[in-house]
Amino acid sequence: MLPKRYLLLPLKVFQHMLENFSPITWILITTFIITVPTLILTSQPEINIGLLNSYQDTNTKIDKTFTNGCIDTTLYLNNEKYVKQNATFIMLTRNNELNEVIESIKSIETHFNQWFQYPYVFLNDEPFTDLFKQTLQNITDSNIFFDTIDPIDWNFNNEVSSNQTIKTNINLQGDRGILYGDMESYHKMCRYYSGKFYKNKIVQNFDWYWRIEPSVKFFCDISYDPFFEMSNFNKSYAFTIMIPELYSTVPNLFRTTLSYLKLNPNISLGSLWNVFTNDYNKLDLDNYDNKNPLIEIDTNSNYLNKIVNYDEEVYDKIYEKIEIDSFLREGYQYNDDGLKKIIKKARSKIPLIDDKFNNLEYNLCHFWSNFEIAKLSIYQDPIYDNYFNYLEDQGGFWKERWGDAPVHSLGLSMILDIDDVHYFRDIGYRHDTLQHCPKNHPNQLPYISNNDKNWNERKGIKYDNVYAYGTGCRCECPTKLRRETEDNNAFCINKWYDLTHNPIKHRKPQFNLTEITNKLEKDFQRNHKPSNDDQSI
Ligand SMILES: Nc1nc2c(ncn2[C@@H]2O[C@H](COP(=O)(O)OP(=O)(O)OP(=O)(O)O)[C@@H](O)[C@H]2O)c(=O)[nH]1
Ligand SMILES: *[C@@H]1O[C@H](CO)[C@@H](O)[C@H](O)[C@H]1NC(C)=O
Ligand SMILES: *[C@@H]1O[C@H](CO)[C@@H](O)[C@H](O)[C@H]1NC(C)=O
Ligand SMILES: *[C@@H]1O[C@H](CO)[C@@H](O)[C@H](O)[C@H]1NC(C)=O
Ligand SMILES: *[C@@H]1O[C@H](CO)[C@@H](O)[C@H](O)[C@H]1NC(C)=O
Ligand SMILES: *[C@@H]1O[C@H](CO)[C@@H](O)[C@H](O)[C@H]1NC(C)=O
Ligand SMILES: *[C@@H]1O[C@H](CO)[C@@H](O)[C@H](O)[C@H]1NC(C)=O
Repeated sequence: MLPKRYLLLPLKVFQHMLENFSPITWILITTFIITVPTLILTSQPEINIGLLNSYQDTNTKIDKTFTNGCIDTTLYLNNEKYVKQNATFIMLTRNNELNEVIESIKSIETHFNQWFQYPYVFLNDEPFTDLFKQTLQNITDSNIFFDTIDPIDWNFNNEVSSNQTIKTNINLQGDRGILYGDMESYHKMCRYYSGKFYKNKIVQNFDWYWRIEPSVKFFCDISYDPFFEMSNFNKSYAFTIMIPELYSTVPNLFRTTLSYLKLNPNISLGSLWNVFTNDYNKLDLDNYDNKNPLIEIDTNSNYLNKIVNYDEEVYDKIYEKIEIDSFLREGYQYNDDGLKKIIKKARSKIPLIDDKFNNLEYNLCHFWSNFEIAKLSIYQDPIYDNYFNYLEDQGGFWKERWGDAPVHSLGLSMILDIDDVHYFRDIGYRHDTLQHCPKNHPNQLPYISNNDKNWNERKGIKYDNVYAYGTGCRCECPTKLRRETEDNNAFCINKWYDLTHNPIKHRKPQFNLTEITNKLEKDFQRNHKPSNDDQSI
């Protein structure tokens, strides 16, 4: 039991309030007591203008979900316009991951492939065992191809460096605690997916691929053919999760990417580039080439662009330049502070932004590449393929731990526009610690199995409620453990949302240097020189 004096404490506090609080304080307290619970009780899911969240409509002219909720798959398949695509699933995996592979195949079969029967290509750096092959063939009616990767494609290029150098570098990354940094096999996997998988001889028999991995899970039914719709809508790459990369795995990737662009000034960047980079060119210079921002312009105004990083600095820095120029021209006559400003400028360094090169910075965002649906031809484009070769020559796949996800995203952003890319918002997907799972659309239809061998997978399935801006078909989203990527640390997907709503081909600096200089020049005259009126006195 609490001593009696503690029980009396609330009464004492109340008595004190009655005696000491002014009427205004009482009004404020009452308002607070009434409004806060009302707000909590009546609040809708929060909608931030300019920020995406999972209750919102994201469709735009540039990119929208292909269907509204479920469609009748049988009618869809029988429609004379429907054409099955030259497409396959791809999975790189190991014999000892068989159980995890089965999980993934059962999930994709029951939610999609039982109706569409696309084949699978399994890739491994070692031969697959008979057990592995037979077990998988038992759970799907689709064709399965198994291939052992040629060691020449899997291993690092020996000419680049001796084995020992590679090992030392990889061990060092382990010592520095970089995620998977000390796993040579992980480095090779990233390199293979960055620049080799699309050259595999079996993979080359197809136009399209859908990448899956062991232990992935799909939460909704995909009642239409994503390959066919992508082809209909002229899309060449698609994602379902977009997140930032760990900086420590790619410290020199962007610098190397820019060197590649400098060596290839004829590349005209796609608008997808804007999704992955921050541009610190704030001032519109007449000779700023926004198609390839890597052409150096070594003028005074370009110097200004280097020292101005944020909008709020623009006017200050231009004014400072006017003050200094005036002092250099006319000395102390009108400008007592001129010398101070010059000294300040001489002593100041170009402000450092961690990863800013050529006034550009990689924002670390990437399409999470363990899920991808894309056309193989985009990688066969010489701009992408040469990019991979250049990265390989720089050794970044073992000196650092460049992931295939940032490499795909940066490389493809040189050739693709935002409208070439599709966000499969209606595909619920989980890998490892991250998941995206949509709300169900009001259009739902009953599940009709097509000889679903994996019907056990669906036991006890209970479809979620529908929402006005839902996109999913028969989704059952797990609510525990993992949170929705659209609602958590959604910096990257928000960038996507912004740019699909306000499309731009090539970014243009917002501030017109000539105009602002003219205006500030006048302010400076007013502040420092006697006006005509003064002179007439
Ligand atoms: N055959 C083979 N497959 C590999 C090897 N290393 C990785 N993989 C496969 O490549 C895929 C990705 O590797 P994981 O180690 O699972 O990486 P992850 O957990 O997806 O990595 P994050 O998504 O970056 O967290 C999986 O399908 C693995 O089976 C390897 O040495 N040999
Ligand atoms: C494949 O399925 C058949 C029939 O269900 C079964 O007898 C066989 O053991 C299975 N094989 C493997 C490798 O799972
Ligand atoms: C290491 O070097 C040896 C000898 O040159 C070569 O046989 C082997 O394949 C190399 N290993 C790797 C991983 O490159
Ligand atoms: C599928 O695409 C590949 C690669 O473009 C091509 O070589 C092959 O002939 C195509 N197959 C069919 C059936 O169209
Ligand atoms: C796709 O491209 C073709 C050929 O350029 C064009 O005729 C068609 O209208 C485009 N479709 C869409 C949905 O943009
Ligand atoms: C750009 O120029 C480089 C070097 O001159 C050349 O190898 C490459 O093929 C050109 N690329 C394009 C897209 O024109
Ligand atoms: C900047 O403003 C000046 C003066 O108004 C104008 O002549 C010039 O075209 C503008 N520059 C750009 C790039 O818009």
